[in-house]
Amino acid sequence: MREWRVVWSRAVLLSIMQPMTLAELERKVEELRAAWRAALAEVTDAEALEAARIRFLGRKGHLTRLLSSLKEFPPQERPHAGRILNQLKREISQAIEEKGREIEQREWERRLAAERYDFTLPGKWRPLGHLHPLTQVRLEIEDIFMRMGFDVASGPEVEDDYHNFEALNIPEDHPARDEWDSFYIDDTHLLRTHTSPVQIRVMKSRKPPVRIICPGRCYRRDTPDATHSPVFHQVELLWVERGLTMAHLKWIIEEFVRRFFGPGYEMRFSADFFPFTEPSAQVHIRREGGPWLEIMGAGMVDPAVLTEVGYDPEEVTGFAFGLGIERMAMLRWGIEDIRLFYQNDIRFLSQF
Ligand code: FA5
Repeated sequence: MREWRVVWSRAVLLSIMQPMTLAELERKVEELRAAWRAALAEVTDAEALEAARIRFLGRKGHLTRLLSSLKEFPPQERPHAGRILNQLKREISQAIEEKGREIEQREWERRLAAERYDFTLPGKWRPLGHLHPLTQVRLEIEDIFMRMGFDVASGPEVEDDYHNFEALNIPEDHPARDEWDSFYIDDTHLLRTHTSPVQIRVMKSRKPPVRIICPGRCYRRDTPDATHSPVFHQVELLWVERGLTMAHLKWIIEEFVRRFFGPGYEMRFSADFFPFTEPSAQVHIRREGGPWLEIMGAGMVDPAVLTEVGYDPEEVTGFAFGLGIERMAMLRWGIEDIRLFYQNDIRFLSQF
């Protein structure tokens, strides 16, 4: 026993001290190749593959150690030694890459099979937002008039005195100015009190025939109550062409109300006064049995306004109205207080 140990350790010592021959290297490379193949055959996952890589190619790996023995070979043997070592290194690296891809593919297939969707399961409910009721009503009004051939126009919310009042036949000291109690920005600019100034802007920039609607925000120093808000929305309508009469205006309004509300509503025309229309009217609507609510002011465009914008009142006539969007929404859904539209109470808004 003792003898054997002495012999064995001598052999080891010798092998350490003596430089390796090429034949020995070739044998070791073959052994290593066999060991690598056996190790690779056992690998089934990415972790084991990485462990094998470290064992063979890592800093202290089998092949790395063999590679470091290259310098012990005499220069004329080194190219051959290098070639067989590098050949093995390439083989191992390539095998690692291929195995890696194989493992990834298998993992992917396993996940695809495991995570199959069951389309028969009930879906998850997610709360969805929707358009504000006033926006819904505005879009619907626009849609009805666009189908009738009207364009949608717009104008500034900060208006000047001229467009908001003067050009609409309301001179500075006219008592009608008090009806539209205004928010002034400076001496000559204010937040528009109605959408009628857009009539002026459109007529000044186009020749007749003109057929537009203009939805927009308006501002008045009105005390808030169930049917009034200091900020509210109107839709202006203007049609100027040869031969238009009050009968056409009445037909348009009736047709619009019929399309918007459908059955179950009543409409009432009555005389009114606006400096920019003559004659003028107001329109009330009610749900069957409910209270009347004023929805708009309307009338035939005053000849003075047509002249102001450069149209010839002998040639063309026109009509216009200003409709309250909030009031339309209130009538449609039976809402009794206009202020509900601006409070952003989700319990209210989620009903539309
Ligand atoms: C006007 O504003 C005129 N420019 C309408 C007009 C246009 C007449 C074209 C002739 C030709 P009035 O002030 O009546 O008119 O307002 C029209 C509509 O706007 C009202 O019927 C109402 O529906 C709505 N409205 C007016 N003031 C408020 C307010 N403070 N809050 C909510 N809606 C309002």
